[in-house]
Amino acid sequence: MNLRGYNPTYEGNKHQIKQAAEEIMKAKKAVIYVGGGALFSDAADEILELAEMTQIPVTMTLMGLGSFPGTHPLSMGMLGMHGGYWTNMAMHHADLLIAVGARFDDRVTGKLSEFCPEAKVIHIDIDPTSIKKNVHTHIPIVGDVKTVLRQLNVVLRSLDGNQADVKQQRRPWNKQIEEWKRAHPLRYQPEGKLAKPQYVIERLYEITRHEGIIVTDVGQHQMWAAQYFKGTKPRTFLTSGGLGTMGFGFPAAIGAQKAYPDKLVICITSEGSFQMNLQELATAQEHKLPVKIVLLNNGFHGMVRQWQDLFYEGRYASSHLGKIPDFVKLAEAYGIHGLRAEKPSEVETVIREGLKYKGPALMDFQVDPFENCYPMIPAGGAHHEMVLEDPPELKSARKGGGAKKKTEEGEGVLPA
Ligand SMILES: Cc1cc2nc3c(=O)[nH]c(=O)nc-3n(C[C@H](O)[C@H](O)[C@H](O)COP(=O)(O)OP(=O)(O)OC[C@H]3O[C@@H](n4cnc5c(N)ncnc54)[C@H](O)[C@@H]3O)c2cc1C
Ligand SMILES: Cc1ncc(C[n+]2csc(CCOP(=O)(O)OP(=O)(O)O)c2C)c(N)n1
Ligand SMILES: [Mg+2]
Repeated sequence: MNLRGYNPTYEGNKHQIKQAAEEIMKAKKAVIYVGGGALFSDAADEILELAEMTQIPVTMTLMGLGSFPGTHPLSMGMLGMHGGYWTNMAMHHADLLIAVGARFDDRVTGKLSEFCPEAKVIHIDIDPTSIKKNVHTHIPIVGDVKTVLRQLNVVLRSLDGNQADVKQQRRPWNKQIEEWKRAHPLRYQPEGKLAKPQYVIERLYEITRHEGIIVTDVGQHQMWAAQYFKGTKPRTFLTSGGLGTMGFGFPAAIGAQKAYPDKLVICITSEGSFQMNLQELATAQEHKLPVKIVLLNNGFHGMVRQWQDLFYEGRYASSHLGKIPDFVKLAEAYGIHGLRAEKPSEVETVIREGLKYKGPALMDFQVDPFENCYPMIPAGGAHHEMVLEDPPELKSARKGGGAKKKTEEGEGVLPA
């Protein structure tokens, strides 16, 4: 790229890189925290080399997913507000944080005063204004991720004599993370009459064998996709992070399909986001783009409903969508194949049929409307203050099949 007035620094300062290497060799409880900058920089190979050489576990932001294989034993998946319990615990107890093209967003840091309280911070970022913006940095390195990591890996390799010792000293840390993971893995209660949204994504993940370009909209389904679909390749998870624009998913999926006509492109969405741009069904049909739409239909702006349930005494302001369209009929009206799963036993058949279909297909999954996304760090909370399941009062309100709720129309019982 050549823009007049834009002259970023690509190479990192050698002295700071040497300092970083020394801290990495010393640390016993280090974490590599990778963000979207690593994808822009095409630095997946360098991150893999760094992690494997040093045996340091890797976590990714929502925007960084795919920069390190989600199936790798050193992958801790996503961190932050809806990150794994083990990942956020690792952040809280780390003695060294290596931030790689990540900007310490508030959904990642939670309460700043308690963010990584024991850690020294190395921050690699091409934008100097990003460094020390939110979090104190001990070793700032301005530069391009790929270039800087190449430099860093060379220095680390030159310290090869000590590698065996370093790996040995990291074993207890990796074991501790495994224990946290065993104690609180990602989990959800088994199906009731309706499928759980997490179950649909898990089945999709298994059936596609982790392949495909996943595009999401914004909301609970986005977070479940980030948690359960462990992508293995860079640039195969497209999502709207910072601004979180509902309606992003389907047009972005159309763009990805146009760019990669032979790849499987799946848009994971929900009825709120999908209705913001569903007229693009005409574009998919017109251009014969075989995009697959996995619509987790919970009848709610689920993420908003979750906050209203957890923090606003169940006041459902504008989150219950009421009468929503019949998405199968709607798809058919545009000449697109529509399928529906009304119960858990139909989920797998619908996924297989939808994926096998040659053209665009919309799969409407009727899912539990009251499922909440956990773990969750409540806004302003610290990493170790995660909520792992519905609080008891919410569970008891749900017993009996419906939740007594204050809606805009007054108190009422919404169907479960
Ligand atoms: C409903 C919802 C829930 C969310 N929950 C979470 C959550 O639980 N966890 C989470 O992680 N996010 C979550 N997010 C996303 C969050 O809001 C941020 O978008 C995200 O955390 C930012 O990721 P990032 O730090 O990788 O930043 P990006 O926005 O990807 O920024 C990239 C950084 O890399 C730098 N950079 C760019 N190119 C280069 C290069 N070549 N070399 C070096 N540096 C470079 C940039 O200067 C910038 O600092 C959520 C969003 C929504 C909508
Ligand atoms: C354009 C836009 N408007 C409002 C919001 C605020 N918002 C974030 S998530 C969400 C609900 C999303 O609902 P849905 O698409 O049905 O997803 P679900 O949470 O049910 O999976 C809303 C309204 C937003 N992110 N973007
Ligand atoms: Mg919804």
